[in-house]
Amino acid sequence: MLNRTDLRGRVPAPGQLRAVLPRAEVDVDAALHQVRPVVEAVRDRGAEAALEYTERFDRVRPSSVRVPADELRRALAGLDPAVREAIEESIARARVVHADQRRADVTTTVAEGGTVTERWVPVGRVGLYAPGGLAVYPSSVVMNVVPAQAAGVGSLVLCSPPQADFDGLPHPTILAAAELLGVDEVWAVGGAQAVALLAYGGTDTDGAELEPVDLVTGPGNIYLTAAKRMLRGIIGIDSEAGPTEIAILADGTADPAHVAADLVSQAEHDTLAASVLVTTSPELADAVDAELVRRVAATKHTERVTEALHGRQSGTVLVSTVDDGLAVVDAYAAEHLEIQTEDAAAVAARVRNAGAIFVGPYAPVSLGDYCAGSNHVLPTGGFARHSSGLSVQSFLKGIHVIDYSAEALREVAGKVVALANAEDLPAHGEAVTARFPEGAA
Ligand code: HSO
Ligand code: ZN
Repeated sequence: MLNRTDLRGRVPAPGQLRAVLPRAEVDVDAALHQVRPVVEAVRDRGAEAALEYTERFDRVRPSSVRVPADELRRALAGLDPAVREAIEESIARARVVHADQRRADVTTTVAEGGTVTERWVPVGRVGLYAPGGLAVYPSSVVMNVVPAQAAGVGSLVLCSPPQADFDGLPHPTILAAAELLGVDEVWAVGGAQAVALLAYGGTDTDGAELEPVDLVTGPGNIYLTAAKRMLRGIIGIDSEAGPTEIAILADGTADPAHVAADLVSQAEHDTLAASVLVTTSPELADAVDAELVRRVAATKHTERVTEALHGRQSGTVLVSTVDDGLAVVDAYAAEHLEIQTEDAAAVAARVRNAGAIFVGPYAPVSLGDYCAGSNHVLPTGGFARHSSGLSVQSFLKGIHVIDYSAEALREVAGKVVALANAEDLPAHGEAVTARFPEGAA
């Protein structure tokens, strides 16, 4: 059922492996020209322009961009108690993990009287985006808000598109999640106009000021991503989220029912989602195919899952050894990588490239999506070769603080002057010697 590639006995070099395991194509640049007029209108005319585009794209006009506080409380009161408990558990687990990620400031004494400190300071104001439509994910609100709060970000605003079905408010589960997380500033605006409003700020229809933010994080569709790409520089952005991916490295000890269930779970997100099985066992590959037939027919989103599993981005790769399998998954650099082999922890420890690694038979990706405590905003599209998922670190800036005494500067003055002269920048050296008119040496 899955496309099959046989690499037994010959594993190509990493660069060639990327062609064997292609990614779905998403052309963000093509959306840029559609997004540009929206961004420019919001830059020039603020919230009023954002509301006009909201009416056009979301077919609803909220009475104000800022969602009133009592609507957040009302949404939480209306939330199914079982869902409330689940979100609370998700928040609690994410909070303990992210609290441990906080970094201490480090001071290094470079010479007597000369220190460099790296001081970690939270970003001042952050905008978090939560999509509407097909992808109403309160879990993503948790995954963006928790690390920002753990980093000590003082000012947080959540944006989510207004929904015609909910009186022009963002989806009630999103509002309830915001209330549970203690985010009280929520704006009913989505898409490119939301990113532009976050970047430039504006005045709401009732005269309230919407303060611009320093950093925008959170997933969205191609227009949102294009707007983030366009406004990067004016604001910081998280790394671009492409279609979700699961890769599973498995040997003959893996349970084909678990493997198939996990491949289907991420294929459920998107027709462009990638589900990749890398295995040393042709018998497992056959058994997984058989399981998939049954599961795909029985699951709720059969069509979407079928398209994702049959896309060029999904498939099975046969390898001779677990070592070869490791070479394949490292070249692929999956957003989510499951290790379902003998000695799974030892195999996992050898992986170099993955957004997150799920070890052994009882760590499915969906655990990480909701309740493991880890973050589910992870690098896609092979970005795991050079980037990390969202964490407390994403919301901190390291400031170098340089503190030298006269003696410590005097001691190194000659070296600064020599380097400055070598670069034909003598005024750099003079800035040091000016402090020692009697001579530095
Ligand atoms: N697997 C998605 C996150 C998600 N799953 C949200 C369910 N809800 C990308 O990591
Ligand atoms: Zn998921």
